[in-house]
Amino acid sequence: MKSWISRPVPELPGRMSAVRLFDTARGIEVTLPAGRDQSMYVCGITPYDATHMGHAASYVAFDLLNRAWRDAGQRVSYVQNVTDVDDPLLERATATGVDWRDLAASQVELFRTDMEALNVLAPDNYVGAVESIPLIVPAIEHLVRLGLAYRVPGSAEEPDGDVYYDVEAAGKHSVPDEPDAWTLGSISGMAETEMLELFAERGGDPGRAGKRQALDPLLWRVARDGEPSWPGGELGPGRPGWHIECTVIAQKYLPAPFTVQGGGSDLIFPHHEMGAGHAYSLAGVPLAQHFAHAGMVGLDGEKMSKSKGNLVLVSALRAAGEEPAAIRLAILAHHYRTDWSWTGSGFAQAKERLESWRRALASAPAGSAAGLIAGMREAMAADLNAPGALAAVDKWAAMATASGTEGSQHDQALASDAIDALLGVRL
Ligand code: 5CA
Ligand code: ZN
Repeated sequence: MKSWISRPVPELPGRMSAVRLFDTARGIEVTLPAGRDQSMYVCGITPYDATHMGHAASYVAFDLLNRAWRDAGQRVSYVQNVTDVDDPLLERATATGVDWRDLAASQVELFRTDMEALNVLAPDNYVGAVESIPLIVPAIEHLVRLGLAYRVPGSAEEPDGDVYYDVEAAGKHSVPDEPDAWTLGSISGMAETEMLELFAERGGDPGRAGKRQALDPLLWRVARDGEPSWPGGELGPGRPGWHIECTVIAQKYLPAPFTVQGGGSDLIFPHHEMGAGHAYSLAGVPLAQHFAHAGMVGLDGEKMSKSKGNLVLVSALRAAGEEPAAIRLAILAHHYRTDWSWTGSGFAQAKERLESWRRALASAPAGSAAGLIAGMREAMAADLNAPGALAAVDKWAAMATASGTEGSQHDQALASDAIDALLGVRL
């Protein structure tokens, strides 16, 4: 699938030290490996209500990691998917009388333009679920052959043959005493009661008759009337479940294990838990070394959701003439791991901040940029502490403005490059 165009990232003198990142699976901050090559998979959109501020914040969060790695002298392979066939997309298409393919295509296009506007670096591989079906089918067939997936018999409501992942068998299939082996809970660390609650909320079907375990997730949904389907080899025509999509795409385009899998915190369970299970069952090695999650964004204190009609869309703000750099700065005022709310006053502060930085640039004192860069790097290397980096720029800007001097062109250029390279904000 076509990706979008990244703006060039300015090179800064010197380097960021090793990046530390909070790993959800381990529950601690880890120092990421110092090797030259890093790899990242960030879960992409299901294209039906893009790009709301929650989406935008999650991609900006992992864009900061991408930029930190680059600044540390590392090369980054970045993959993102598009869930371009799944229940919520099909339901929205039916409800609005739009062909699901047209809905997905238009939302992906909108997402691309929003990402470009927000200066989010593009993935090297931007991959749709539909185009990946020829790879997904053999992976599911393999899981069936391993005895880790099974077909569920039909009933009055459901046809015969939907394929589910056997979480219990998969956990037992893991190599004993292998510290990286996957068992249910390896990624989320959640208790079963919490898993059951979230599973039902987030696309799972704990009550489906004929499953071996309530938490077994769908791998392959056989064809139904009125639903799109594709050839499924031994599985019969149908379409893939959600988690296996990301597993197979990541395994195809990235090393095993790759460095970081990212997404919003609503993906910890079941999506990243099950995806990690599928990967371990298929490859015998973990999917990723680390799992990182961004907080949830609400609106004025409420969870942002289409059903509540309280989505703040990046495209709507842009259409109203708002500057994307200000939107990005409003996002960056919150640490990526915290849950926060989009507010009019937060956005107003971001616009003021942007203006104050622009004014300060004109009087950047000679020799002041090196300290600014060091302060920003220190903050970003510490679990991508963007609010800390913003504070460093604020302090520098206040000092520059107060100096009242004619700025040094050299420091002006360096400061503006650093704000662009590390924070993705163009002044
Ligand atoms: N296609 C799947 C991932 S494979 C999906 O979750 N799509 S999505 O469109 O629902 O979300 C895309 C990304 O935005 C995910 O990482 C999700 O965790 C994140 N996200 C969705 N809503 C919010 C929100 N309110 N706040 C923060 N992040 C959110
Ligand atoms: Zn995903």
